[in-house]
Amino acid sequence: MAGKIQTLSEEERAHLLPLLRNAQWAEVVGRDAIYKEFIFKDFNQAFGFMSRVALQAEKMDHHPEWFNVYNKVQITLSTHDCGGLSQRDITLATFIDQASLM
Ligand code: H2B
Repeated sequence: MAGKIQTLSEEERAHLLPLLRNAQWAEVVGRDAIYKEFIFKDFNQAFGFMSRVALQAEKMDHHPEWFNVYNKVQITLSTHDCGGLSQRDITLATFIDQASLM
């Protein structure tokens, strides 16, 4: 079906999951999702990061599950439309890592 989002294939996972693990993303136990915690200097830095991610998420129509307390941001990525990890999560994770360094 055209445009239907697919979960990552075994081949894609074999390639991508080691790269994600190297970048400190963890596979969530019991769910096809990835998770990472970000620590910033203070709330201002954390919220600036969240603002950059929020703008990109809207552009992509792909949104993180996240939790923020002061300088800490915990993020889970998964694709609801296919019930698991898709290429969209990989694309957003890559953006998020870049945005955390700005
Ligand atoms: N975000 C995430 N993480 N997964 C989705 O499947 C998803 C989304 N789908 N944001 C979008 C919005 C969908 O609900 C709308 C209707 O396109």
